[in-house]
Amino acid sequence: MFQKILIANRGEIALRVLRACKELGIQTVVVHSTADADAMHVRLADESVCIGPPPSRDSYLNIHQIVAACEITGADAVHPGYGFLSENAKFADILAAHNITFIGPSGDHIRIMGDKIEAKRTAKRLGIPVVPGSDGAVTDQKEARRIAAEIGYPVIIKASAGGGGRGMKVALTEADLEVALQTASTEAGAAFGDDAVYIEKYLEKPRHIEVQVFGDGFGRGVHFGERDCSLQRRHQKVWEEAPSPALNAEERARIGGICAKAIADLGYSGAGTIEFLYENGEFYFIEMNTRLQVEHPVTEAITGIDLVHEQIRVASGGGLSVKQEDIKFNGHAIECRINAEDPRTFTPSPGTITHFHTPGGLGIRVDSGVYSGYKIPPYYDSLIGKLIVHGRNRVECMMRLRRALDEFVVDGIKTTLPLFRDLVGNADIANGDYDIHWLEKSLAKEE
Ligand code: MV4
Repeated sequence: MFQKILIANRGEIALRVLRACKELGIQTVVVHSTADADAMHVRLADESVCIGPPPSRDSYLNIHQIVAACEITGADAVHPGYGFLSENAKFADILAAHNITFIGPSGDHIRIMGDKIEAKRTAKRLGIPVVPGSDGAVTDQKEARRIAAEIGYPVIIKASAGGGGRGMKVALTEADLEVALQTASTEAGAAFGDDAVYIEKYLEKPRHIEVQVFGDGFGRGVHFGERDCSLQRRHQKVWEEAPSPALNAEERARIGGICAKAIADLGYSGAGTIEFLYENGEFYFIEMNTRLQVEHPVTEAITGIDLVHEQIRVASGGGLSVKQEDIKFNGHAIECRINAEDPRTFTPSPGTITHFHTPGGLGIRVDSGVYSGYKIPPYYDSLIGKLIVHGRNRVECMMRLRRALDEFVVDGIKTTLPLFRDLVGNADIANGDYDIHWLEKSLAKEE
């Protein structure tokens, strides 16, 4: 097992990882920018190293500074959290070259999944159902027209170096195709330095359902069920739940089994998320994330398994603590992302939190790095905390969530809490009747 883990992140996830390390008796080092000197994770860690000025590129993304911090403190592993360097293959490779364990998959697995064309080709080869479309990159208009005619309109053009909604163009008919292909490719070249694009059938009203997987580092794979993350705004998840209100136990076991086997065959190590669009009872792979995700607590709530413990165990060569048959699903969990943002316009609202009171009681978890008197710096993302509620079933979970939202107080800044108070009173949400466009449509209606 590791002696000392360096946490290369900030905010609630740094605290989340720190807690897991403490439970496992592992010493902790955090790195931080000058803007985060007063952050909770810095106060709670055994050691801290200031690695640079506020901009991420000079601190949380500065690989050399982080490697230096490992060497100075004698850390034997790095947990990257999510965002920042968590899906940076070069970072994983550099750590390996310094004999420091990256708590995550190999640089090669990160690289494969970071290239969306390569990821899709790999998924298909491993038996994962994918969205119908081009076999690889499409460059030529004639070929694009042939593929689009074959799969049928509407189609979507995606950048291979994109992902998470960046660099996509929809063509409703053949008349839109030439411009869509041209602009998608030009924009991808400018944004990512890679102009490769591919074509897929455009699914009009899907849900976003993702499967939590783990590879144990010894060629075995397991799944921890799915999360429904359809409630999003501009590709930012707002509300995530597990299990998906749209799936039954057979569908869960089927897609979970396919994903677990794929992870085993890939020889993948650590946590991963296989993302699907789900429409008319069918799953279509879109991307794979090779990190721990923001919404992992809903999976922890329904399985009772600490996924960060599992990441650390696997990375240290100790394998998973569970086999597939030990993973049981219990009840329902919902996560609300509390952002320091205006709940209508979603413009960031940094500043000082004058009062912070979190709800409690059975089935309530709050993961947050803020406190009363904390000043939110303007340099980073606006997530200040997550409210995760568990119940024996979705109805109980929703009742408990409504009560927890009533208790939650964040004064001094604007937050997305009022949005959630609206959502828990909405009939479509109560019925689980929503797709990836529901939230944006609902917000547009209020204007
Ligand atoms: C799609 C799609 C419809 N059809 N692909 C957006 C994020 C990126 N991960 C993939 N995305 C989409 N891919 C096909 N073939 C619609 C989206 C999409 C979306 C997906 C998940 C959650 C929210 C979304 C919002 C708009 C578009």
